[in-house]
Amino acid sequence: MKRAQWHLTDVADHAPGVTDPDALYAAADAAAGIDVPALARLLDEAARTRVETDPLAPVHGYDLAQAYRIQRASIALRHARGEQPVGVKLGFTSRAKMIQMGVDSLIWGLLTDAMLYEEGSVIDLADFIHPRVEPELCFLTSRAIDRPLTLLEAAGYLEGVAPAMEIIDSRYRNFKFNLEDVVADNCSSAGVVVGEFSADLSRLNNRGVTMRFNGRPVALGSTGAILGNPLRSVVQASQLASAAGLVLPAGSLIMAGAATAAEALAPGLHVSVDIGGLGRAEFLTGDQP
Ligand code: OOG
Ligand code: MG
Repeated sequence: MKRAQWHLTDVADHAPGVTDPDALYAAADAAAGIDVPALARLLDEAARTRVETDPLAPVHGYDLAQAYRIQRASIALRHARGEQPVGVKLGFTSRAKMIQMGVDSLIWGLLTDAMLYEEGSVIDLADFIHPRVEPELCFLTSRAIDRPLTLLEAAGYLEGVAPAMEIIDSRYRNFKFNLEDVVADNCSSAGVVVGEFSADLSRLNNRGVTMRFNGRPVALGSTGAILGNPLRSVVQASQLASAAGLVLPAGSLIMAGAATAAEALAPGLHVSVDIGGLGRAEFLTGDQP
């Protein structure tokens, strides 16, 4: 797979002399009693040690903007350990996912290279707490996205689209969370499996999606379930990145969000997703839980 030259570009980088916005937020969050770095460390630790934690928002009472700052701070810890940014993921872009998780707002998270699992490989479930898998599409960008795009413009910024699956693994007990908690937890991101990219971006609003466990269909749907047209995920990513002062460089991955509800993973499975006209992505789960 083509590797992204990804970097987070802060607004401050574009406007030298402007006070660092992170420093301003840090003071306000501290004044509000929200310790963003400590909450980020806690979630990062839960992910690294694969030990679930109780939901944090009900206790700490952080809002959505603070939740995104916790997410950014936890991703910064990954970057400090050498993980490379590779793109973004959208969440709750389909009704099926919103209903399954009881959350009804679109969210986004940041992906690093440590979350990329080789397509066709054996994935060790010991890497996760209580992993689930969901069928998605993955876009690869061909040009830097540095402003909000319209739906008509989106395809012009893409190199291709691939059948993909996301492994989600909430760090919260029993996979239960509210909107703020799932955002702080980088939207449950844990793994990404991407098939072969195709330049055919046509009819993305109406392609059949079948996810199978050992050949048995476990989730059936249509790419149209993703915002009516998964290209809208690219539009959303462009708007969210711009609002956050981030540039998505050429070669970034954009995970569009699941077309169906997620399914719990178990040992000894052959997991595949077929997307009409785009082909298949697959992986195996190891024998040990
Ligand atoms: C949150 C992540 C949602 C999607 O594709 O809708 C998501 C979760 O369900 O744990 O990744
Ligand atoms: Mg997903």
